[in-house]
Amino acid sequence: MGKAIAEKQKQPNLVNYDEAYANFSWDDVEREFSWHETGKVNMAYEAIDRHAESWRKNKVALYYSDQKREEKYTFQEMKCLSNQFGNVLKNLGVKKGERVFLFMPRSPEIYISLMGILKIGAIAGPLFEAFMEQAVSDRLENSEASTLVTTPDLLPRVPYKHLPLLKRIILAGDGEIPEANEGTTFYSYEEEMKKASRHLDIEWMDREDGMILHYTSGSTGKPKGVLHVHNAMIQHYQTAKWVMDLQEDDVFWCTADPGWVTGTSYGIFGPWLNGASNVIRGGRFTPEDWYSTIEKYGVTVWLSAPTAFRRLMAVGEEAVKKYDLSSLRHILSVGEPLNAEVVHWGRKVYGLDIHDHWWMTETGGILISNYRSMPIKPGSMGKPFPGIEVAILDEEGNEVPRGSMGKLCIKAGWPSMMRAIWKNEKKMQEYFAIPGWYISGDLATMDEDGYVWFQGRDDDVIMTSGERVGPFEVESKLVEHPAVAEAAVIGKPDPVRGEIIKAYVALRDGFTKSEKLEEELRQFVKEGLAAHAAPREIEIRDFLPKTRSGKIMRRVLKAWELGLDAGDLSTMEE
Ligand code: 6R9
Repeated sequence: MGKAIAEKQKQPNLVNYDEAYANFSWDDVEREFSWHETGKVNMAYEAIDRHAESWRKNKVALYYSDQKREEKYTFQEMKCLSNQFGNVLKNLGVKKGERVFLFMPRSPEIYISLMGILKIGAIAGPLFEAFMEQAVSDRLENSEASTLVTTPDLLPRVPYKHLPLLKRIILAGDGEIPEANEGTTFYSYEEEMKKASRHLDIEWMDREDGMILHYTSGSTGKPKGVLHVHNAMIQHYQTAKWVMDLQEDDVFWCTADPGWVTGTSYGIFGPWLNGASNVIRGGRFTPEDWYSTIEKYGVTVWLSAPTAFRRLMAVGEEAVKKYDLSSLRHILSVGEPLNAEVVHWGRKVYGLDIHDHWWMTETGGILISNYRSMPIKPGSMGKPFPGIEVAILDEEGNEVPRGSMGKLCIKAGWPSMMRAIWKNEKKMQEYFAIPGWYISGDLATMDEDGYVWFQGRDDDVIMTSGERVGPFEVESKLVEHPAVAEAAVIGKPDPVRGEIIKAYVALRDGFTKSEKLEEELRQFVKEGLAAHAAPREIEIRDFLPKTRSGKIMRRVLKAWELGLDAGDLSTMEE
């Protein structure tokens, strides 16, 4: 038997879902950590140092590559470098609890800095490198960040003169180090690292101490700062173990940027807590780069987003055949609904199921998932993670009958639940308006077998002629049509029907816009789904507005349609 096949037949970490769900306790997971008795903990210690002090010392923690660099770091090297960076911050006077932000392209320095920040007990705030001035300013201002790690190239987008609390800016990479200005002092990352010791006394934290602040955009108002604490590691560890199915010799690639929660919880913490090797690819990459990265590193477990899989699908099967992808044994998707069509395509071209799973910035870790040992139903997000209670509730907080659409809610109190919306207690309380439950803002159904099906955001649902339509069903149907690469569906106000369904469609290569095609798409939905779900209006566009994490921004399409202000656009891709 070839190595590749042996890999694929590996026994999953989660052997029997039903049994695990029935017997699960978070306390048992906690006992796997050395800190469960003292309660004193540090994420960076558990993710890095613990392995550096074990036989995993010389195991590769990080494989990094972009257009210019190609490097690898062992757990021991990551330990020393993050110690050094922790000392850089300490030497500059950064204290426990201060907010230290990262605004950089993907690079080894982000991961080193992040771990250094956590080691001294500061709170890390990762930002997408593509943010423009307003987005950077909003986040640094709201968090009252004292320190920023960035690059000379990105510095022009940091309005430090208007951020009186921002005392220090550390610049990584080539470029000029400016003179101190209006209360901000500038430092060179490289110079400070040279001066810093490789030995560091880690700051031992309470489990409930702040660790990371991820900003996320709502439909209205400024972005919100979602605070997670060190305790979240319990969930990161166990979900990465059972959902990603990480095992000792796995090479794991999460394509998400650390500016997005997926890029930290599962781009760094989850895999490293399990001692796995991470691949990070920097820069922009084409679909073919995607496959060549898998081939080059022998990636075994691959986590990406529906938008990426749809793009790869639009590029076609020929590209797949040019590369040796036989190392792959497990594929996962998150962030947006994964159309059943994409799962079928994945089976055909990769010979593997794409495993959808669900969670949010606010939940810190995975709550619903498809597991390797459980049959998947294409189009469903899967079943609740052991230890997680999911309910579909109505406005009053009563459970709706199986199969009916309602609010997707989670019994409050899982380990990685957010602990605060930074400086916004009112917003925090809105999530828990149904006593005992966290209200996700998503709508879903649960079927007789306990599988959860995503229907849309609460504010995206369409009411047309008295029928409630989830935009996702219509979008998924449209994507099944050979001409369609991506689709977004919104409700457009209509004097007679309340709302009508309007679809925005981006075509696959080789197809052109025509009235005939629009009519064909309308018929396709009518015949494949339901007459009332067929879009009355179809608009074909070159691109659909998306967030940097690949979510189609339906609210933006709706605002454009209505001629309204589209609200916070800081996370929108150019
Ligand atoms: C991890 C992440 C959260 C929102 C969430 C939902 C959507 C995430 C999904 C999904 C359908 C899935 N979402 N996973 N929708 N199927 N498997 O994405 O966090 O950026 O905060 O977004 O994303 O609407 O409420 P975040």
